[in-house]
Amino acid sequence: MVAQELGIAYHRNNFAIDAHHTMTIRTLFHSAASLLFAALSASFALAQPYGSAGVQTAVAKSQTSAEYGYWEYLPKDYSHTSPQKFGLMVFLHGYGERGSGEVGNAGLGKLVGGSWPTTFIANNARHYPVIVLSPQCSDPVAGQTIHDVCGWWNYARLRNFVTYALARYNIDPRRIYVTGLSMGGGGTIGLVREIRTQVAAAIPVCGTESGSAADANLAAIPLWFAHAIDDGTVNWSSTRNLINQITAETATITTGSDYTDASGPGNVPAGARNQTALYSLGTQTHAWENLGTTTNVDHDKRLRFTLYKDGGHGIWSRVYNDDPNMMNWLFIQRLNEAPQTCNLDINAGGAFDLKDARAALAWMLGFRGTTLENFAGFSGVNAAAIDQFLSAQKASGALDLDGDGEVRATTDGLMLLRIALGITDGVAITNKALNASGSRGNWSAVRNHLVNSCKLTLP
Ligand SMILES: [Ca+2]
Ligand SMILES: [Ca+2]
Repeated sequence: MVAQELGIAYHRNNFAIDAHHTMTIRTLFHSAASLLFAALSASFALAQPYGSAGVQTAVAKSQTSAEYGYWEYLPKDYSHTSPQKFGLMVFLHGYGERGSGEVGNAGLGKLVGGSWPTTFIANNARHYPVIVLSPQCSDPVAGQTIHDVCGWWNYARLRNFVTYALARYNIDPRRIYVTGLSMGGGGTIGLVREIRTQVAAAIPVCGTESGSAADANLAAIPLWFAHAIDDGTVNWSSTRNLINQITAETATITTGSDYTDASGPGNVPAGARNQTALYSLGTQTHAWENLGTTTNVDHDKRLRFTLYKDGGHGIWSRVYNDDPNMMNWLFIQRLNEAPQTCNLDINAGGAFDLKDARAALAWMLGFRGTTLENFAGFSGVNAAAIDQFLSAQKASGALDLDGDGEVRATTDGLMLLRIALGITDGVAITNKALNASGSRGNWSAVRNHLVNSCKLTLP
């Protein structure tokens, strides 16, 4: 019954279909061509994106190993192989956009009927710098009561979808973002709970999920909620309840400073404004700012809530547009970087020297066993120990001196050898031994890495 109401309300509040209709049809034709190409080339490639950089592409459910059909948007500068990795935004639609997951008007076409997520590519000014994947929840199946099969987001399946995405795209795992509206606003929180330690930040919009005491463990995650106080489809009390559970504020006030009562639309005073609350979790307090004036300066305000005084249920296109700081706030969030562990003193002798460099170079060349031991010339350090040590260093990123995503004897290894041989001139150290397109593509950057992370003493 609730779901039925959601569907009706969605259609009543639907927006901008006409303006986007021709574009949608063109997009679908383009997508069909892309899919054909993808199908032809799929057997020759490992996991690859389906579309091209700067383009949104329909990926049919029958076409992919993912559990959902989805729209794939790749940022303009996307590269599948570059050391530079890209953030991922998962967008979860509402009740009205459920479908077959296949290409066509009964499937992925429904997802671009509104302006979302088409606006990512329709408006150049708003090209997002992240990969945007928009899965499509299935239609309900008569007699089924399992989430997703019956037409609702299934949070475990969404977790699988993120795992799939991490394997297929060049994603920075520290920058996974989730957003969605209505049923997808609830789905956003559901997915955040599922992958709590993986999510960098999320924006749940007029979501259907309410809170429980367990949600206190979401306090470490930057979350920006939005809901309208006059939402007649999904009452804003679900969002208020969630925030109260997360903050555990003693005074659980979640109406704006312009509001005098928390009970709903009948109590919004004349002249009330749309406002955003910024929470200080440490002190269990929050302060309200008028919408659009929120600054990015205070990163510590991880929890935010924009309360619209009106707009009903269909506020999403406003939410994503009204406050230009919202997306800026989102995209600067990232999980704490793992501490960079770099140690080039393989034999724990107290310094990096020629034996360490020889061992590293031989290891990068693929030598193992007694050959590796002989190359290194350590006393009392066997090949297995050298291999284990250098494998860990490689995994931490320490051995990729030029930051090109590869550990190579001819570049990274050669630079280490030259340094160990006592060469101090940066030009000589890096000569033909450095990938200039790496993230540390010059001597200054390599030197900073060796001095600051690896604690080498260099001139
Ligand atoms: Ca050493
Ligand atoms: Ca390298």
